[in-house]
Amino acid sequence: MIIIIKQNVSKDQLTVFKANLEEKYNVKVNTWVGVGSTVLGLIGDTTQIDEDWVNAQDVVEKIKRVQEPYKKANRKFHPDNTVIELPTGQKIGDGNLCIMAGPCSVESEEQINYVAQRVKDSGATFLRGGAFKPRTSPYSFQGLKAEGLDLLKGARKVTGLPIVTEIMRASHIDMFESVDIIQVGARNMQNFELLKELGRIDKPILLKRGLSNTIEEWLMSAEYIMAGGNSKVILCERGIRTYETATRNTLDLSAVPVIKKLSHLPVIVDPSHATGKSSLVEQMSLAAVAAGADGLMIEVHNDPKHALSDGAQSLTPDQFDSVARKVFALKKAYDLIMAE
Ligand SMILES: [Mn+2]
Repeated sequence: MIIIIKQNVSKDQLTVFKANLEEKYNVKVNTWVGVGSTVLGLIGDTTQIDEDWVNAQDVVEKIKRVQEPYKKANRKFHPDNTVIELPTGQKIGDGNLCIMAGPCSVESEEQINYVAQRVKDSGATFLRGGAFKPRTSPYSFQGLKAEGLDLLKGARKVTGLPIVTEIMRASHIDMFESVDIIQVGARNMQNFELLKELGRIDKPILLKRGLSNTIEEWLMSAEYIMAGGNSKVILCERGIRTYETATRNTLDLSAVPVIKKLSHLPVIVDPSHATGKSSLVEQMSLAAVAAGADGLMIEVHNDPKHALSDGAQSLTPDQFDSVARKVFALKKAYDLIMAE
């Protein structure tokens, strides 16, 4: 971190400020005095430094970070890719493609069991399904809640697929005890109290990118979970809000290689919510594989026309089967090309 000091600051003021910085944040402060300007260079762990506090000091003109404000999620401090392994053996981030598939909402036992079996037969490695649904309208279907969780567990028993489902509030953590991967949805990406609580448990967290959040903000949210001691974070790009209206969101595929460069965490792509249209899911799934994603999350419904949520973006099991075949074929080719 670099701090530029105001022009009329006395030597004594500067000495006091430097001593404060060194004491408060345990960093080493180097000073460069030029003609008409003084610059401080801070060396050490600057992730803990409160920029607001620094900016509020009388002697400070401005500050500039030269290192990312996140540490645990940063590849600089953890060069190897993180591989998240479930107690049941499935791995995420080990170079294989993980596919999480299932309906937007769990609607009934028949529905979830049927979809689970079909996506498993097509190669999916996880069953997704919403029990608690954050809907834009309070009048829309809000999910089957606790009953939905039970139905997901039932489908896991039948198929063996681990389950991924969204949590909406910290007080539900106990209820999610036997969920395999807990999802934090886009709307909760910056629910810091929820993130802190999830940092205290030992369970993989799928952290979706917020609708209007930068990659740095997203990684800072991952840092919230990791700072509490839970390093099992999987990032999920699900499209961001732009001026474009032809698709539900704009899929930011460049986020995948950007994350890979900045962080060691696995990153997957959700082409369903990103595009909002089932007809676009295949191509964007293939594009995500080519971008280097560790996995995909795809909405699949037994009867999309009558789905209680997100029918327009849901694939039928047959369509999903066709997409999965192409995705696995492309992944093979991708691995060969990248190994050259
Ligand atoms: Mn959905």
